[in-house]
Amino acid sequence: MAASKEDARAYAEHGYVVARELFSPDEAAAMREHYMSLRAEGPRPGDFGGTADQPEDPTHSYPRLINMHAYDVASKEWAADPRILGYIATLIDDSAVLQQSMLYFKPPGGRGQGLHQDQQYITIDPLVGMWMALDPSDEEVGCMTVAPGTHRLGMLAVQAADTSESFTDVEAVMPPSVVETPLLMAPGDVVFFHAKIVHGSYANRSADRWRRSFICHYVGAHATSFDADPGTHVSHVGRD
Ligand SMILES: O=C(O)CCC(=O)C(=O)O
Repeated sequence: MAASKEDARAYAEHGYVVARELFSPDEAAAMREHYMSLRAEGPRPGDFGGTADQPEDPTHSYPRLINMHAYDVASKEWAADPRILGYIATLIDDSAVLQQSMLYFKPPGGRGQGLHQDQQYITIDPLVGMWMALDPSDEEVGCMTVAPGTHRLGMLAVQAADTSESFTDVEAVMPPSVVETPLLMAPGDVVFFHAKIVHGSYANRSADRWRRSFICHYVGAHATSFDADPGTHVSHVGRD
């Protein structure tokens, strides 16, 4: 399924677009199984289970994987899937080049991620996020949440996040009028999102439901790096 002109228009206006069933439920199930096995094999480079100040967070036992495409053939193929690359090419009118891959496990009770802009982490433009639900994803499990239109606000300031809620320690300073939209997604649904849209998630408050997601970031083939303005990059927040 390729992106339509209407998808590209929605992406430009709202900062995100959801592609329902871009992957099939069976493919999502295979990915769940694959990544649970991969995680069970042991530590991987770049594992991150969240800030250490909340030792009871089960994310410490299921740390986020990063850049699996560098050592895992299946991840490399999924990240390079033509359905994903084709969709992004239409959205940004350029070829999509993989920047990073990640797998969030978000087990029951796991913390969310403070609302942020991806360019507060990765200073390349254009940059597009691809977030694929591997489990049913709703508010109870801490689904992906976006603030539509915020990609038009430019780079926002960063501040320390509340790490009792967020497994990362930095978040965007939210303008007062911002409205958050939880994205209810089924396994295989994908949201493509602009690098300046404010987004993140809340904790998984369910007793027994996981919220696994395959997440990749892509840059345009003609993308360029930029210097973050003071106070707008995650590295600009002082840490004790
Ligand atoms: O999955 C989440 O909880 C948030 C993901 C996110 O913020 C990102 O991929 O940039």
